[in-house]
Amino acid sequence: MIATIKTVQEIQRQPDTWRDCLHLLRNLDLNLLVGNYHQQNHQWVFVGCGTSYYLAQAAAASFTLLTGRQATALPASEILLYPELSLPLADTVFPVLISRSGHTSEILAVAEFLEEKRIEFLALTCDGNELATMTPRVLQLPAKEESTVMTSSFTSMLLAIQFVAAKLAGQSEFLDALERVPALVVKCLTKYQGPLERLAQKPFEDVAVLGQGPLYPIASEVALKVMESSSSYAQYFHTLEFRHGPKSIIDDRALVIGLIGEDTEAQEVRVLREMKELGASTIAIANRATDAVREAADLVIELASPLPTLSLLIAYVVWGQLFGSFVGLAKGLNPDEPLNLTRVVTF
Ligand code: F1P
Repeated sequence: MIATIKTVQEIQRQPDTWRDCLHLLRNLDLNLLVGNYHQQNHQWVFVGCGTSYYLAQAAAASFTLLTGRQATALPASEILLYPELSLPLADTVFPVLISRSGHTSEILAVAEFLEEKRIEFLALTCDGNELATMTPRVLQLPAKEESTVMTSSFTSMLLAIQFVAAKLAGQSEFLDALERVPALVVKCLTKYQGPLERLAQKPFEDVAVLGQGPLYPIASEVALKVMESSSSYAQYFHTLEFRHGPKSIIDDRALVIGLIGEDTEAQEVRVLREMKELGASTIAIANRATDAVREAADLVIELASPLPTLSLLIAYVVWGQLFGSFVGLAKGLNPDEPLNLTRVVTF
């Protein structure tokens, strides 16, 4: 059954999809794409809906950390409903509109709004569609996806933003790191798919996904994948926030997935260990599985790479994508046909 699910196939094929994207990115004309907007006084604002909004958050965190310039993220609806609150209409703002389909009504409405205000923007997309016709600055990626839920499109578009930000900032070591992520994930897929699938057979009543910094939007996306692909309720929190109330949901029917950052491991792993002691099942996704990480988790997914955590965001999310589909299948659902969802949301 699993082998025939398109969503799972697209998740597994991601390393190849990333290689295709990297080929395109290496040959990009950045001048055409962002012109003068990479200069100091422009504030980049990443905008999307659903998965593309979490991607916007991960993109803003990546852009800020790589370039040293503060970028922000907004859901498209905030610009439409509260423009005066969300988007400074100065000519120093540079929006990046993110949409796999390029056809989502809210994103197209934001594009029209920006056109009216004569604010230039960059479109980041996979399918192109109307969005790609509304600006000359288009980054369209070879990440074709048939599934309803976004998987390889999310990781490919995040990879693209990280690549562009690193290129603008002259971070050549980071660019090299990105080139090494596909091979790393191929290796981990062989090792961890089986254990992850086995854990997904256990029925959990509550799922909480934890992460901090650039891993917080990845935790959000993992929770969304679990919800979309398995019609189960999943929540996401900043890791240390989980102790301030949400831990009340913990008992032996709960699962806590911790996305552990390398420099923040000591503080984050304590939270995971506490939840395990309170009865939860725990998964840790970490670059290095130290003894403390192993003690805190029932299943450890160790990326085991010398690369910086920020370059591994797309490698962290793969396990949540797979887990969502595995839970859906264990519940007798078909992740290719998620309940109540359509591939694109139009008004
Ligand atoms: C955004 C989105 C998806 C979601 C659903 C509906 O689409 O909200 O994140 O999974 O399928 O659309 P897009 O604007 O990136 O095409």
